[in-house]
Amino acid sequence: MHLITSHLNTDFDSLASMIAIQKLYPDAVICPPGSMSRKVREFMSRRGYQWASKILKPKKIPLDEITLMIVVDARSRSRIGPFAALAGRQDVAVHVYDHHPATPDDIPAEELVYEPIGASITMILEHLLNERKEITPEEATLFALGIYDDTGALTYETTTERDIAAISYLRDLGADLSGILLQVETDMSADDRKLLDNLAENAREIYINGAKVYLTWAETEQYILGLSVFVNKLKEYCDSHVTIAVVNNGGKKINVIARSVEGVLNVKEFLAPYGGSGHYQAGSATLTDRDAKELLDEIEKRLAKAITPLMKVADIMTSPVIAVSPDSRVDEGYRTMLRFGLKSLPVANSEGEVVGMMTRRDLDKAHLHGLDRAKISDFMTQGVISLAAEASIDEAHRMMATYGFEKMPVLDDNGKLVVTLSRAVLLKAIYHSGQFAG
Ligand SMILES: [Mn+2]
Repeated sequence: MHLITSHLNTDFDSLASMIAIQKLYPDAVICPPGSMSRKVREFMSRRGYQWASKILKPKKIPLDEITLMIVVDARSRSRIGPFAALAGRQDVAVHVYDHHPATPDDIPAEELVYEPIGASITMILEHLLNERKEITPEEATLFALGIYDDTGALTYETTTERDIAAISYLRDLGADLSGILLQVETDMSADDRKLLDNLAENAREIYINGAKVYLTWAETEQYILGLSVFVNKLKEYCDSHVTIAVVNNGGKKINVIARSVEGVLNVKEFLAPYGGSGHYQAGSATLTDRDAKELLDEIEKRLAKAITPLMKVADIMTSPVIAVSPDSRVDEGYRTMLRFGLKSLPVANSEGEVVGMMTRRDLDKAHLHGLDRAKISDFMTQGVISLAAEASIDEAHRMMATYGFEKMPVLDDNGKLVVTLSRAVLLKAIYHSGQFAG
């Protein structure tokens, strides 16, 4: 089975890219890794009937049967939801078509088409035109929406001549450009985008009392209104328990904006010493004569007392560390699994760093080919999805549910394997704690 997917929170560029690339991979099914953004959902309910039946839910995809995964408009592990489990598997080929710059989190790909242009759909459209694939007026409209959305209607600095040329082609193909400006988010000015980029760049993600906390700061040249929009975007993107941004807004004021999921931080109380206002889950404060970075450090220290301790993965770890070396043989891995009744095993090097996962499926395949003496490293799934010991148990639960794992390796601050956490142990802990942040 061949799978076409993209990033979480499907936007117009990812939707258009998935629909378009299917013309190059006609046997592949389309499945976004999670839900669609609000604008895309609205569009689908009004004009998407012709594509609705083509777009599958991740539940419908038998991961074991995938042999080729085509990822468009994304390439980092953390952005493709449940399909991250396929990346690095040696029986799954990966093709990537993306316009985002490389990150250390990138999935390994046999084929990588990367172009630094305004929208992914632009380069996929160029391929379609080269191969003389047919494009209907409805498809052309959707593709144009993808370009408009990612380039702010061709106004962002990332826009290239190729994006502009693509719009012109699409109009010739019958794209209806009349109403599409209303459907895309063009409310972000260049200053707004710069601020959002700075906030993302300066961010640090830490665990405090088991809660995932996203802290960031920035300075703007001009005074920017409505900072809460940016913090909401960050919170949505990072999926954190607590998100706090400190912004030196145009050199005039220092704004603090804080968000929390229910039951983790009482935002109103936390911001009170700064003269802030708000309620339990959201609030803000305005100060003068403070250094944004210093203030953020102070906030970080105060959070340790203010965040309700969640039960951490470290609190419930009991089982001994079981792992195999990448240099050990397949039959050895088999014996270890058999002895401990495991379906998967972390593969750790001599420094204790986890380099991959070995599943019963991987082993069976090697065994089937008579490769019992082959090295584990040739058959393991490279890279690893893991938990931090400092993560809360509800986050552990969410990760296991997302990836459908029975067990996950738990790593310490230095990336060393401490333990393998099983779903059974986790569920028992959740049940007994009654502490579930959700
Ligand atoms: Mn894009």
